[in-house]
Amino acid sequence: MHTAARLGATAVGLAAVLGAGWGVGALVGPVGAPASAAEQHAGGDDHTGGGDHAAAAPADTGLPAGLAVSAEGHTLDLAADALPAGDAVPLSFRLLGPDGAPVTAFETVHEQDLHLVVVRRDLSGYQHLHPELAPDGTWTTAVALQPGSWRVLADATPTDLGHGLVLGADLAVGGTSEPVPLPAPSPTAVVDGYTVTVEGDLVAGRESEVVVRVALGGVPVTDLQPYLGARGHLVALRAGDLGYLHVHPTGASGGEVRFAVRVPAAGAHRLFFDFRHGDVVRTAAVTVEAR
Ligand SMILES: [Cu+2]
Repeated sequence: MHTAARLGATAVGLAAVLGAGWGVGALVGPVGAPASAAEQHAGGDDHTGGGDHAAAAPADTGLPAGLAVSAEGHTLDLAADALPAGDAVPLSFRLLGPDGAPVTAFETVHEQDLHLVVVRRDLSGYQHLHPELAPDGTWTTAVALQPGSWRVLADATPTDLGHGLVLGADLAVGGTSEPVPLPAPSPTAVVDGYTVTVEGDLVAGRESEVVVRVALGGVPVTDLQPYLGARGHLVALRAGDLGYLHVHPTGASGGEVRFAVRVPAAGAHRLFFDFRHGDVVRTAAVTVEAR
């Protein structure tokens, strides 16, 4: 976003996307993290972190987080705003501080200094990743993206800011793509043989409880492994603008994991639940209609 070369690359990438149009083409893969991401996640072994996830957008706006590329003096600066499709494409970015320099000091939240969500605009693709920070302030990770229009959401607490911030930037992925309709509301998703039930009565304007249950072969799974400081991690995105809702775990017992979600307004939301079992992190997604 800050060099002529980059603008050139962007134009080529966008041309590829636009030229391909929304015609027939590649199927979008199922929701879920790529194997490399699962390995990254499974490698985590420190469960002493935790604390609240990044703060929601300021309460007075009534808006979810992640709608802006720049807020509170900080800017999400993608190294490239167009990338090729592929299974392991490097994605790099920086968080710039009020002085324009990359931020290099972050507070650990949910065991990580930065949580990256990469989601296709139609909510048909999703990855939750933990990039590596280089000393110069550049974050890098590998992403697996299908062609289409994507949103990159960085959730972090810069030490100089002192509270959580979620910034979002658009990312074009060249190639032929086709829009995927949002699945109808349903509490159940199946991933790798696991049946995940995500039940929540989302009510606009208040914190709503979401209860998640996981079963394998019809038997409730009661030994979910710790992941990011809890028995699973939930991300809630609003359909239509990919607003990033504030979610925090409120407890787990037996085969149940509970979260509180703050929903600013009625409408469809996509809930992504990451859970770890058998040392593998999987993601289940359901659509929930807030009232
Ligand atoms: Cu994360």
